[in-house]
Amino acid sequence: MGEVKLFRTWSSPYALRIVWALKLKGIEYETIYEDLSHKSSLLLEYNPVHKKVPVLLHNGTPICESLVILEYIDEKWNTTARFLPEDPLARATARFWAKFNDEQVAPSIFRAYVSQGVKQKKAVGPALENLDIVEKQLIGKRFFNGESFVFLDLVFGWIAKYLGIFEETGGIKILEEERFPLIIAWKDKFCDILVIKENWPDQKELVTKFKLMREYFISVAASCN
Ligand SMILES: N[C@@H](CCC(=O)N[C@@H](CS)C(=O)NCC(=O)O)C(=O)O
Repeated sequence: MGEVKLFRTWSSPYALRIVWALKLKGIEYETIYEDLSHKSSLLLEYNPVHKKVPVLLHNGTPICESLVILEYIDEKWNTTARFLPEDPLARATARFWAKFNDEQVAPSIFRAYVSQGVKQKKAVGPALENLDIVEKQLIGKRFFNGESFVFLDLVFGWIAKYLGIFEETGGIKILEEERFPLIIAWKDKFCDILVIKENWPDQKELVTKFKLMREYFISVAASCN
């Protein structure tokens, strides 16, 4: 197995994917918590391009970017249940939707979250339209791949907790029951999985953190006007 270290913050949804993956695979690892307002010299050394968490260090070699790390974990520790399907077409499709989440779903929701007033109303539209697309992916399925819980569930997993935090602290309703019944049903099943249930950050601390973060983003936007 070798030495595995995870550089993360307690609240990063990207890092949480890696925590879930390592636990699901039964990999022992050491956690190094970063303070992103004072990034450690090791984080800057291991992720000089993006300077972000998560970073996985395996036997001294860094792997960056959560989707890349997920695939690395899946390929390196391949004797337990695989996250990605074997079939190349199914793998390509899974990667497509992961990219869609990271490049469109998450950023559009975040934009809506950190805005207010008319700007927020405008920003909510595209965010919900992206979620409409996600909703369609769940038609006739329990999880993103069908019956079993895999790669895409880890990728979209942040939705299950962080959307609620955004709703509570951002003054917006995102997961409307009538519009997103399948995402809501998936979320409940996802949250029932033991490894997921046991590894969410503390709800109250998330609320406090995201409130402050939203206020910061709004004040920066106001100072740019
Ligand atoms: N695409 C990256 C995104 C990671 C990311 O945005 N991490 C945030 C924490 S949630 C970060 O480290 N931010 C530090 C910064 O932007 O300086 C991934 O999937 O790993």
